[in-house]
Amino acid sequence: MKTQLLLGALLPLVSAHFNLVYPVARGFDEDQLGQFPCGSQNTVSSNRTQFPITGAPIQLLMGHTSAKVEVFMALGNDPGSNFNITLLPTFQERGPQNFCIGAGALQFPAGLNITDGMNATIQVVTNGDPSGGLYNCADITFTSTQLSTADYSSHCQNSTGVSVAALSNAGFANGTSSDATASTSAAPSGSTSAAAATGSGTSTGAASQATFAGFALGAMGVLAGMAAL
Ligand SMILES: [Cu+2]
Repeated sequence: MKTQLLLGALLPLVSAHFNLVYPVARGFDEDQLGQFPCGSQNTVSSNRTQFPITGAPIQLLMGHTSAKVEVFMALGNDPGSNFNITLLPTFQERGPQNFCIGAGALQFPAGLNITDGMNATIQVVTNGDPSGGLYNCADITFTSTQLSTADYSSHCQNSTGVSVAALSNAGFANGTSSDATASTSAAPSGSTSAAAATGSGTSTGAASQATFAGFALGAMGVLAGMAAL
């Protein structure tokens, strides 16, 4: 604990496990972040983020120097703990502070029939300190209005040195297994992201390498993909 206090004093901005910055989190209690679901934030927000159907980024503020990350979604106005849709299977993130999951990386399953005005909740899960899970949720309303390029950029920032990698046998981000190994570092180029950025793909299971290349620091690539819609 003394070590934590010392680090907290030196690095006050990165002492909070992780924050879900965009879409805006329901709330945040650092001491309760390990409680499923939603880090014990069980009251639906009265201030939902308008989330474009065509795609939007997820902006995180990472307090750890590396983390396994997984993204889920639950449909409905107050879905409780029913996070039965996997938007992004577990992957490895490295580097503290700003980390943006580009819109193109999110894998909306086919057949959801998402429409304007539909409500949902996104839950981002990371591994804990070091195991168990950490949970942050954001309540959203899907909208047919796209983000402008400027708005997208303002919600998709990556700090220097942040990178992602695929995991073999990734399991769940809140799992206790430690045998997952990084297999591929994503290239910083977003040049292969156009296909992944269409946002309506049907891929399930392990994230494809193309997907990883797509959201690795890929604001530029994702924007190219959005423009192609
Ligand atoms: Cu932590």
